[in-house]
Amino acid sequence: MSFPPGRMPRARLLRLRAPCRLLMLACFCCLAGGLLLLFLRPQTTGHVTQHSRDPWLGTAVGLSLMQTVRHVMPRFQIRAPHHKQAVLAAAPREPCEPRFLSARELQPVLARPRLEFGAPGAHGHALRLGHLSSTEHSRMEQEFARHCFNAFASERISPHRDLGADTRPPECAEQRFQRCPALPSTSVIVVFHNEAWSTLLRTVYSVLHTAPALLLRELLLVDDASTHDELMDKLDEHFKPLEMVKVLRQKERKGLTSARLLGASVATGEVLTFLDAHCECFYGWLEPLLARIAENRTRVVSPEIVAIDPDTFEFSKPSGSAHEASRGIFDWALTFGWEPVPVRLRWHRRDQLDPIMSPTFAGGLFSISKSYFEHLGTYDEQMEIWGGENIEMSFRVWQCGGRLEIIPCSVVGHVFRTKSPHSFPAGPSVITRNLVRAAEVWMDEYKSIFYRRNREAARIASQKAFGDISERLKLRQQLSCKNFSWYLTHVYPEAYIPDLHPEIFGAVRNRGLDKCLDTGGEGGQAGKALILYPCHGLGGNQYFEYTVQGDMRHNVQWPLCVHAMLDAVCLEVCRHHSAGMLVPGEQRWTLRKNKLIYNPLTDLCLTARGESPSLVPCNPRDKHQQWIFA
Ligand SMILES: [Mn+2]
Repeated sequence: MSFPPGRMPRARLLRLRAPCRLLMLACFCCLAGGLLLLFLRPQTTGHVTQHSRDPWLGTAVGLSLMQTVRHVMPRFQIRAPHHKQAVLAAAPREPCEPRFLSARELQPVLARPRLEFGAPGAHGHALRLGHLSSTEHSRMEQEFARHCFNAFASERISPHRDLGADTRPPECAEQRFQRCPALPSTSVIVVFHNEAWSTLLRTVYSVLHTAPALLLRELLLVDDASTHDELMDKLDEHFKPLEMVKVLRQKERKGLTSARLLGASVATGEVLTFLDAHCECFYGWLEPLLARIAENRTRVVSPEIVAIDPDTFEFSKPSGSAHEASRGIFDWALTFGWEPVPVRLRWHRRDQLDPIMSPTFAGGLFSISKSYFEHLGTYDEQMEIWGGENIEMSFRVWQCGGRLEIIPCSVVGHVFRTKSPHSFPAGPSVITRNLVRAAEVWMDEYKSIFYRRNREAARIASQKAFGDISERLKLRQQLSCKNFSWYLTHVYPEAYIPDLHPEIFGAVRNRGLDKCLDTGGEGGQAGKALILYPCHGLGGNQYFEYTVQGDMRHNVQWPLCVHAMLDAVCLEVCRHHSAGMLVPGEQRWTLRKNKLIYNPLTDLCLTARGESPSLVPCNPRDKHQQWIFA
């Protein structure tokens, strides 16, 4: 029975009164007793395992009181709700044993064979090639050109090499994992396309030498239509004796996502773990990933990725001490990037066991519950080859109720190359098309910020050349996903958000020289002088925005402003960042009707005469002082 507010019959009100008083008394007693207990409770600092703390509990906006209090007061008042968690999360079929998995139970699939002392690259050390004959030298260069890393050096390192001592912080090495609820099993999926034999093998063996047999169901190698001979029968033969390793072939080159989906379709593990084909796994990398998913299957977790040197194959081991962790972000060209974890989140992290919330992920190395992967719509199958799928999945995971986390105790090495050795069958605009699909589905009105900075993307969008996205839009609706504005506010509040509707923007073309203002480098750097460069009409380095407050911004990653100097014009961090603030004279510009760009502080105008843009006394008849925003 329900009554509209304020309309409860009087008789019923009266009947409630006596029990109400009793109830209130009881509540008061409970509260007082509870508080007393909390204060009297002894402080235990025993080892905590399997954390279920969410370091960003009160995300973004609500960082206020509760968290301030939490950091000022000693930690006795709020503890991880272990008991409650066990009841909520477990719901076990069998009674749970309150014990931890022993080291013996977590034995890897394959024991690592002992290498002779001082073997090349042993303990993860760098391999120094001594003197090379001229034939060796030219082979090395050939291999480098083919793989964009020193495959010649890699061949000399055992596929079973060890990585020396476990140098993770002690709390990682000591972390234990509950027997119940059980850690989920996983299938490791490694996609490759013309990978070097040595790095592919080392990836596989490093998994088999580190992943507990109890947890690893299988390792699936998915070939995305390689053409190198040694990756054909020789590879099949090599892994035939190892039942756990299966090689799947995608006959036609369809790209990373469809190869991963092929792997996922035959995977039998509860969790899918994706790795690149040039990785090496560090001690205990798998268990913390699976433990996090065991607690909550909506967590999509990545290891901390460390570098394997592309020239010497030195493995950058974790340092052991607390270090500045990184998280994944993006800029308005929709390029993925790393940045140090902001202070706001660092405050919440008590130790290395705490996961790091990440607005985006690199997307190469991660674990996800198989059922959750399917629930979330796997990948956008109409994305081609490679690129942009990680940005799409990042937005999707967060907006549709999941979380992207980096688990610092899980460390995996990856060979970072400076460029890709692979061709793009349909040209590089494939990546742009993929990004447009992501923007169209997930970014709402914010997609225009991307399009203004990437004219190729704008063209694809306006010509509707990005294919059919109706299925993805339906998915967004079915999963009741939040909008992009929510994502920016709650997941990435540090993001710099440029003006949604700038009045004047584009390339700044000089009439006398027919060249454009250009940042002269990727993304632009503070303190760097601007240059003049032939106009390419693509946006990027030649994108500028004239704002209502009168500064001129290149703002793909962060706000950089055109800044007047004595002898040059350079980019500096914009000094104006909130309404009511004054723009300093060096960054103030007036766009005059006669096409001059005038700086009131110096009483000078921008000119393209000379090596690079500079300031001179204004002369409206000089075409080199006339600029057009286009
Ligand atoms: Mn890679």
